[in-house]
Amino acid sequence: MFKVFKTDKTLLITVLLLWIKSYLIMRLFFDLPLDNMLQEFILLLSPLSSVLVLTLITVSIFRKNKKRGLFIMYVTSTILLFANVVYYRFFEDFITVPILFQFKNFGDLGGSAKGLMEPYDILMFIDVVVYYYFLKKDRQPTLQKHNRKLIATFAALLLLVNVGLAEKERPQLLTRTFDREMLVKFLGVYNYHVYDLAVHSKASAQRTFAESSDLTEVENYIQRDIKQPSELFGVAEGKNVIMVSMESLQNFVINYELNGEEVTPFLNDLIGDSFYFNNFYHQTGQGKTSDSEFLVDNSLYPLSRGAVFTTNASNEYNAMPEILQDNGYTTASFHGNNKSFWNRDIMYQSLGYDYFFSERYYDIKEEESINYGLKDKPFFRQSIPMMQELEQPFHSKFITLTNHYPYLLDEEDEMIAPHTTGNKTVDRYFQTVRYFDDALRDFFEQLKANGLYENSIFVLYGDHYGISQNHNRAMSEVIGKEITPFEHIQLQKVPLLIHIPGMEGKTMETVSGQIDLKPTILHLLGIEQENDIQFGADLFATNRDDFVVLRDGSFITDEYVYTKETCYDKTTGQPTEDSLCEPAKEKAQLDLNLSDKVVQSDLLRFLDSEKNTTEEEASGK
Ligand code: GP9
Ligand code: MN
Repeated sequence: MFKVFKTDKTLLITVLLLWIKSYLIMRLFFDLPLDNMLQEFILLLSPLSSVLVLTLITVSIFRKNKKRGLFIMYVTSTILLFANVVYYRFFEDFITVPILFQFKNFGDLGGSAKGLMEPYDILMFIDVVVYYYFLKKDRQPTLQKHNRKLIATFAALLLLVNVGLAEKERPQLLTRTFDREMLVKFLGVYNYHVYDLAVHSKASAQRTFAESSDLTEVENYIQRDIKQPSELFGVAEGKNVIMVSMESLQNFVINYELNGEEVTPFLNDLIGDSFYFNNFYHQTGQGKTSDSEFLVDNSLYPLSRGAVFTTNASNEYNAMPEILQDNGYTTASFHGNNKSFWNRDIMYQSLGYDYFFSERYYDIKEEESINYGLKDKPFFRQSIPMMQELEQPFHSKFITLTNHYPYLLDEEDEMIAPHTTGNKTVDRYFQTVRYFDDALRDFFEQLKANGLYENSIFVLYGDHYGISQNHNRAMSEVIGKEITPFEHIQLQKVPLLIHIPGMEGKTMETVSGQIDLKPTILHLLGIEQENDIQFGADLFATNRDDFVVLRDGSFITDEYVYTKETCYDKTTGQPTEDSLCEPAKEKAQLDLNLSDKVVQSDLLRFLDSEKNTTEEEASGK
């Protein structure tokens, strides 16, 4: 083996450089928890087998000019690593195949993509220049056939050792696809991508081979858990529904005081006259805002990888807007950003939106735009005349934007001083939240002034977390507690307010999530649902279980929190016996698996044909 490399210095340098570089980037740029020396060793070993295979494949493809091939391979690997680093900084996650198809979204990120890059990132490219000059000087590598076999065998052996050690440290690593961090940590970033590609191809095949009988299993599961209609069934019959997706709004800001001032004074007041859910969680995955829209509209879970808005936009759905259309509603979404972000323009057609008022419908002056697009105040202001044009009753969704990472605000919009943790992101967050709260106040005032308020119900929810785990130190200062895995779950709570003009407010403790909104809203509007496949339950139902599953498999009940493979007692926040979480764990897994099956195999297309057959039978056709 070493002889092979001794005669082929170019190959040796290529493999060594890329191996060490990949290791260093994984070690220094990703926050991978390494519990012992063996895990350190696995991480060091993990890129080597794939680097060897990559090199082999390259010299086999580029037979004539191997040096050129090797350089292309080196640059491509560098770009892949760099893209993962930038993506990780914000999402704390690794790129998946479906995410790659959304790269146009990254272009749209503008300020925040730039904000995610650091000057020292240039270090990741310096070796490319060195490598280029080295290749220029060196002669073409040869690599005989029998040597290729030798390297291939060595790489295969290495991979076997790697997988063996990984399985020892983390059993069932490859069968559990929730946790990309473990995959990267134990298999290395390249093997992870190969694995991800395999999973993705399997998912595409899944749709092709699904049959209508696959839906029966899901239907039986859902039927076992049907909830009684709540006492509020039909209280808002025929009213307009105004939903506000509150960008990156976490529940900890509610009633939080900074220097003696409220951060969300308007929301705090509104809570007094609303049903306020203080144990409501976001359940989003990589698709962030779009995942929250998916949860709310379908009462299905988003996918564990990629954004379902992009990967499964052509599925058949039975979404809330479509159901509302069938019940005489006009449906519309308002958003001051470009229409193709998160593939909304395509996905909205599958969900049943009549109108999508995107960026092009707004007059966006430079001073009224920041970060992703139109600021929240002009956004609401300009939306009102368009909303007034809609035929009533309507269902309208407003997706706000200003309170988005990296939380930029023009000076004239600052209403409070930043926090003082010293972490700029966290400190500014309070200012953009305060601005959003004020925008919401204006919106309500305008609706009251033009008469739309009385005739509508309001559903305001946080779309997902805004402050990621990278900021745990500052966050522990904000909430005055160390951020343990248990506390991290508490931070996944987002506010939910259901405001029905004329009705008294109440704080609702029920443990719930975005998946519960579709059944809840349809109940309030008095719309019966037969035959629907949904995983959430009416928030007002008397026999509701306190239960919510997060997309990473964590779950919360009235007594326990389960996360990172540990069961916590909710009253103490301390780890407790695993067996106490066991029954709910089974339900959580089933929920996620069956919902994934519905989405990935596009099973609702069979529900539609079932519906059609029943209708045809009824009409005697
Ligand atoms: C983009 C906006 C923000 O249109 O919804 O998306 P996010 O990054 O929060 O998913
Ligand atoms: Mn968002």
